[in-house]
Amino acid sequence: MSKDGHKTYLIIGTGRSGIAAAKLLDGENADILLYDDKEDIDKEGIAAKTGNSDRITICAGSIPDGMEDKIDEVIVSPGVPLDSDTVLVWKNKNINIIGEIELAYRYEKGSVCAITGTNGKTTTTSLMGEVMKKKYEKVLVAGNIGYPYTDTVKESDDSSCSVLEISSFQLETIGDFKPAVSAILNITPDHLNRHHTMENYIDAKFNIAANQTEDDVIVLNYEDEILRKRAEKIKPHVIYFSSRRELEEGVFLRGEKDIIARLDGKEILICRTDELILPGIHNYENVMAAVAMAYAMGVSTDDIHDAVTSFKSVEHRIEYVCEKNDVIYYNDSKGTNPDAAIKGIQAMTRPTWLIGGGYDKGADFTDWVQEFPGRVKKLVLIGETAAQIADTCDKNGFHDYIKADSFEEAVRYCIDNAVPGDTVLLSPACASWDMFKSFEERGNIFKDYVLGH
Ligand code: UMA
Repeated sequence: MSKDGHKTYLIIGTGRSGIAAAKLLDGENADILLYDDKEDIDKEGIAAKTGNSDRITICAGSIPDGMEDKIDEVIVSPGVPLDSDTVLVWKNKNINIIGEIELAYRYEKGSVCAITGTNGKTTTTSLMGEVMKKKYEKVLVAGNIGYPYTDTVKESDDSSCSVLEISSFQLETIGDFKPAVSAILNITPDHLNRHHTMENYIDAKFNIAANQTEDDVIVLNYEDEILRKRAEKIKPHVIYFSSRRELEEGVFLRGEKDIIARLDGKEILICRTDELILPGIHNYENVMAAVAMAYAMGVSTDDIHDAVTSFKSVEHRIEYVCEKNDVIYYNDSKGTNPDAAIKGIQAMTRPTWLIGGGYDKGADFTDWVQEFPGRVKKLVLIGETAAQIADTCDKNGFHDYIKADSFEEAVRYCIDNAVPGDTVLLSPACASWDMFKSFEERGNIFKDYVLGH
């Protein structure tokens, strides 16, 4: 840093995080190098997105001569591994390295809630955003959910609340980041190519609590043994939630029917599960996590009830579309791999007409197909993988499937044959690119057909 406080920042990654970080720093007394390992990035497009500022230099593959010794701090995008040569070179020079979340946090003026976990982060973050709107006029939902925190933090003020979805990648590079209330929903093996060991992955997740004190709160899933074990070693006050037992203190599911908060010596029925639009036990867990967090943030239980019972899920994720003639339609176009689609099936409580199949990513469909008996009334197959999925069905003794020639034909078949009490679910277990531009387009077309019939 020069005497007048002028700093030179190197931002690694020219994706959403890098561009937003550069824009945030552009107002400072600083020079910004916005760097990407890829040599063929669209420099003009990136410059336009950063407002064509002359303080931002976009560099691909290398940084300009003479700049190397001027760099004061490095800001890493979440997708850049910390053990890559691109990062190590700065670490070896003892240059401070932070992530985009930490950078944003330096500008935070309001309250912060942060959510991590292997599954359910996006739904819980969106839901939590809705719940917090009951108390805060300005709620800024950001992070891994798709809107960089560095973009939204500029709007924070002393009466705003940032509700953040934070991935393990992002948690690796925090420094002072300190949410008032945090949550870890669950931990199962994921991203091990990046973190190398499960222990590293767990460490990264628990970084969410690294700066929290006894005055802060962390919400944890009681049924996750990894979380329970680690809870003994952390500072913040723990509120547990459980879908399997009644807790002495915490938020829990009673008989799969009622969501109860037993906190501060009181027992309160927050809502019945049949009041929720979100289906499935995994969603009840997401709701319970949000209930516990919102309670800790001082939202009234009546307001929590109203927000969770009117929440309609994230678009394209087991999204409730409508009910017609006592047939319920769900759009789970985001079910683009067998694991995600298994969650879709497990969430159904009625006989289900399932539309599956699509672009071939070389996935194995066995686990998905094994969920069908007793749940799927008919599987309607589409796309490149139709024959492979049919073959997997045959091998697993499931024969209630047909193949459709087009997406429209598949949806029409379900609409025409479903009877009152059934569900129709689009949850393809495949990407969409053989027939559509994106899973969003596939989901929107499904909703158009269903709502238009
Ligand atoms: N790059 C390098 N060197 C590398 C790796 C990447 O230069 O070694 C460059 C790429 O060439 C590219 C840029 O970095 O130009 C991409 O950066 P990025 O991968 O961090 O992507 P962003 O666009 O900044 O998006 C990131 C998150 N991406 C990842 O964590 C991989 C987004 O989460 C997040 O929504 C966004 O920031 C805003 O906060 C996506 C994701 O897949 C949805 N997350 C994972 C998940 O949910 O499982 C963790």
